[in-house]
Amino acid sequence: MNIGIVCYPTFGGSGVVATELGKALAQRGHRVHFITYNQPVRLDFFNENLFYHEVYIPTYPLFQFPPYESALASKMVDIAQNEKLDVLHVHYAIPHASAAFMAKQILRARGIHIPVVTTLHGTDITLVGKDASYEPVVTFSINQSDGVTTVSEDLRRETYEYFSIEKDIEVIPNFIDLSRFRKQDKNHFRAAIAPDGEKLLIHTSNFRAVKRVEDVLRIFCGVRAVIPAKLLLIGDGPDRTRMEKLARDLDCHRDIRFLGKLEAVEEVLSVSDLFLMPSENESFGLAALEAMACEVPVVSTNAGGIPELNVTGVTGFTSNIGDVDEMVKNALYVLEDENLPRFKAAARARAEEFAVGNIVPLYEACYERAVAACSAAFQPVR
Ligand code: GMT
Repeated sequence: MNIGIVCYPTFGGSGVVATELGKALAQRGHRVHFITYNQPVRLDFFNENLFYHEVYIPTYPLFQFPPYESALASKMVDIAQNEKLDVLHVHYAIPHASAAFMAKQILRARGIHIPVVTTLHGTDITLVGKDASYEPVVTFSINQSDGVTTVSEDLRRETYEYFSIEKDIEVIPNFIDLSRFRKQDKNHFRAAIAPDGEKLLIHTSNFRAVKRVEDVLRIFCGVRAVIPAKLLLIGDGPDRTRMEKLARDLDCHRDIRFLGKLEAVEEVLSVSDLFLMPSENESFGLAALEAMACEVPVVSTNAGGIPELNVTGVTGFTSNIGDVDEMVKNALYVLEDENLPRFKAAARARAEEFAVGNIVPLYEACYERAVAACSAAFQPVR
């Protein structure tokens, strides 16, 4: 198939999933065209089946806000027509689903019928999409999509709850490349960071309010009050400076390393004992899946779709949002030497269920259904 993928090209979860999906589809023989305003971060190599088309947004003094959506829709029309796309797959509803609707209408006027598949990732529904400023456009463009997927049952439920959706929504969870995300021998790194056998806790995120990084620090301080431990923080974002100050105020800053944005996150996960995800909301929790694939159990909240991944008592534990005391207790339990190997093995086994080879065929089937429905709808009348 010839597949167009539209996504945010940044480090965000939806962009990572879209890019990894495109790479996996290319390996399975499809031709994949990325249509984004920058080269996606994980797409920095040559592959004969992968193409990148940059959306250029001309500006003009009149534009306080450059019309990205118009430039994107125009690019989708250009690529769909000239590369003969079979399907357009847009990741994150705002503004990709409405831009795709616009492109579809323009193509239709030119006698070209191409189905649009929209994947909802999380905050496009739970946070931003619900806002009255966007809701009518989000509802309309989801209903106009030929296929709609969410990354968890919980996100599907929320989409039906908050929007008037007339479409069937299919759940296709996040997936993981197990050959990249696996425990690697990085013991020299561990010896440098935790020379006295301290337990290593880890958190990766974009340091936004929804991630509750403050709870990460408080859970860590609770653990460190009982056993020797260190905390590694990967990522960056608006809350980072405040968190650095909080670490000093809590007097645990000497045992915390802020590593910033790091591409080879699997190397740090390989030496970690426990992943913390105390998020306020998380439609799936891709960062937790990456940790589990590297044999790192997870102490998290039970928000959103997290319990569909992190099985409490098996791969770690889930608690109510903000229940730091319980998360400290759970972390200490998982980290006990007689418990840790069992949790590590279970985390990896659970991650294996989300292997790329298990999930990508679900997207292929979704595309095939959308293409079949579109061509049935536009059969010439005899
Ligand atoms: O807010 C983020 O974490 C980024 C966001 C995105 O769309 O880029 O991530 C969401 O999509 C990921 C991939 O499907 C999910 O694994 C994350 O759970 C989800 N984040 C939230 O729901 C907060």
